[in-house]
Amino acid sequence: MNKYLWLIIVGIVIIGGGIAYTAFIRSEESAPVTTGNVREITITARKLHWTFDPEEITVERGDKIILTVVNEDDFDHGFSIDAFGISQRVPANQTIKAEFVATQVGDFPYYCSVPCGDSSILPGGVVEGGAYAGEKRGHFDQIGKMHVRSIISETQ
Ligand SMILES: [Cu+2]
Repeated sequence: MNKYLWLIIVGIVIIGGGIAYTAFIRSEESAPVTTGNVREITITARKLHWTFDPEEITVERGDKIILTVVNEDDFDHGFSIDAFGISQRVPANQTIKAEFVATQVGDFPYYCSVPCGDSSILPGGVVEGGAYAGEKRGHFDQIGKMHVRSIISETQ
């Protein structure tokens, strides 16, 4: 048989399989979604607070997230959200950007991924000012949570 005819048949099988998978097999939850919304969010590592501000963010599944992470400290931090493959160093007194689509529903932690010490370097050993004034804080306290909600499940 003509080899071009074979190529056409193989092509039809591959494309047809993709269409059939999309139409009949793929679950709603795994379908790529986009709300068309872009959320620009700034998260700041507050100077000598070992805190990401804000510590909680809520977005919709399918939102495109453009994150700006500001490091006010004179030493490096990191910013990671495992679920969306984000892991970046945030150098001292610098700002980084990260972009992703919030494809999964759930609560996903974000955290500092670079050992950055703790408040024992401060006079008194505790954080001054802010929400955690007077508390001992450090690298492992520098965490937050991203809530990704599903529009679909909430309207049911
Ligand atoms: Cu850290």
